[in-house]
Amino acid sequence: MRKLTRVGLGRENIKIMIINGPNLNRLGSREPEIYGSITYDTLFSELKNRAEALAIKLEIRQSNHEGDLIDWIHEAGDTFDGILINPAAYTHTSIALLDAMKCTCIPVIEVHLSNIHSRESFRAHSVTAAGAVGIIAGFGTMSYYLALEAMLRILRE
Ligand code: CA2
Repeated sequence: MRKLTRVGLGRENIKIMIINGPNLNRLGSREPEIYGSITYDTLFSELKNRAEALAIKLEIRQSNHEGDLIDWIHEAGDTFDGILINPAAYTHTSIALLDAMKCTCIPVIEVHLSNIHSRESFRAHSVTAAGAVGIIAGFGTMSYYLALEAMLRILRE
């Protein structure tokens, strides 16, 4: 685990990996009443701009395959300071993802665009949440900005 912030180095050294799960690459193409109408590319290019203004390096990835998400959590543990993850539908099913999140030595924040507690009952339970330091859900695209801010505060402590 990189301990830059814990030994007092500046925020400009912070590297955060953002991992997005299945179908999130299709953002903006349907259900705008739930997920908004912004596209995946626009959301994450704007978030990247915000991070750059704060001198934080973001690595943004998306996959529709569970194993990719797990491999990236492992990889992030070696070279990144924190992970923001939206596991999408795997939130509700994946013990493998939960195990990977629990195993990594860097903080993980789970992010959701929608309020998973106000939707279908099968979305109300997050299998993966127990592997996160916390969850931010229901604020649309703002969820990612709030999660980024929360991660910076965690890393600064
Ligand atoms: O609210 C979230 O961020 C979710 O993780 C999104 C997942 C859903 O399965 C979770 O229950 C909650 C769905 C991702 C699919 O995203 C799309 C959104 C709009 C258009 C196409 C895909």
